[in-house]
Order: sequence, then structure tokens, then C-alpha cells
Amino acid sequence: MQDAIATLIGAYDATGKYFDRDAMDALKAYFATGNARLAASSAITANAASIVRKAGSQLFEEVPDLIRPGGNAYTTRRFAACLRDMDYYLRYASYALVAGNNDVLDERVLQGLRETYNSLGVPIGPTVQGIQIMKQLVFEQVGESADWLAAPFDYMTRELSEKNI
Ligand SMILES: CCC1=C(C)/C(=C/C2=NC(=C\c3[nH]c(/C=C4\NC(=O)[C@H](C)[C@H]4CC)c(C)c3CCC(=O)O)/C(CCC(=O)O)=C2C)NC1=O
Repeated sequence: MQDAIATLIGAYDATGKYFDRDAMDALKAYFATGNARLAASSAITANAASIVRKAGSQLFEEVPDLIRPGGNAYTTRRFAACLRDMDYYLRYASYALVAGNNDVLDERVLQGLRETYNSLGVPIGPTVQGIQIMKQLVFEQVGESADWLAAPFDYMTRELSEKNI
């Protein structure tokens, strides 16, 4: 599993180079957002249950067919599985925010997910809609909407939706 610093060291060591200005800029940017990343991650942790609950309600309001007969989140079991998945996305986003890197998402969340979803008929469109709703709720909770805060949510959205087309 990679983080912002390990990734940079790996890249520079591979060619035997000292950190150059680009590397220093990348490191500075990471450290400059360090405290904010920790604060965001801890705000997510403290409010995870309510963020997931609200995001679920909003998603099912926007796409009511999901919880109607024939919908993928219809029945108590599948409804619960859907909210559990949303909780996974939120928890791993809170890790990726601290790492400053999306590798943990590739390794622990996205690998094989599209295939699983396709085989179970879990629709990707509403899933990424749910991830984007959580992003907005996290923006509200943290009180900012910086790129680094959006990054893990947008990465999961991109990876899930692009590969599905
Ligand atoms: C930590 C990494 C990780 C992820 C991401 C994960 C996802 C995941 N979601 C699953 C199911 C599911 N996922 C959903 C989710 C939804 N259905 C909808 O209509 C909505 C759009 C959406 C919620 C937003 C549902 C309903 C199921 C159950 C499908 C079924 O069994 O028929 C399954 C199949 C096995 C199971 O039911 O537990 C996996 C593996 N598991 C993992 O270990």
C-alpha cells in the first residue's frame, strides 16, 4: 500500500535521483494540507454513521426505484448491503485522505468490484451517485471543498464508472 511520500521516494529511487524541485513541491503540498487531512479524517470518523444514513436517504429519494420491488436495494438484506457498501466507501476515503494517495482504494476497494457488481446486478450509476452525495456531505461536515478532500470520492467515481462503459 502506498502513500504520498512512499510513492515519491519509489519513483525517485527507481532512477537513482535526489528529490528535485517537482518532488519538493509535491512534498510541500502534502505537508501543507497535513493537518487539514487529519481533521477531515477525524470529522468523517466522528460522523460516519450519520453521513451514511443521510446519503442513503438522499440516494433513495433521488432514485426511488432502487428500493421498490425489482430494485437492487429492495428487501431488507439488500438495503443493508447497500448502506454497508456506502460505509466501506466512506471509511476507505478517510484512509486515502490521510495517505494522500488512492492506492488503498485500488488495493482494498476497487479491485474486482465492478465484476462483483455486474454479476449481482448492482447498478454502477446510482452507486457513484451515492459516493458523490457522501462527498457533498463531507464537504458540509468539514466546512471546505478542496481538491484534496474531493480526491478519493472522485477517484472511486471515475474508476467505477469509466471501467463500466
Ligand atoms: C471493502 C471493500 C468491499 C466492497 C466495496 C464490497 C462490496 C460488495 N457489495 C456487495 C453486494 C451488494 N452491494 C449492494 C449495493 C447497492 N445496491 C444498490 O441498488 C445501490 C446502488 C448500492 C448501494 C449504494 C447490494 C444491494 C448488494 C447485495 C446484492 C445481492 O446480494 O443481491 C458484495 C457481494 C457480497 C455481499 O453481499 O457482501 C460485495 C463484495 N465488499 C467489500 O469487501
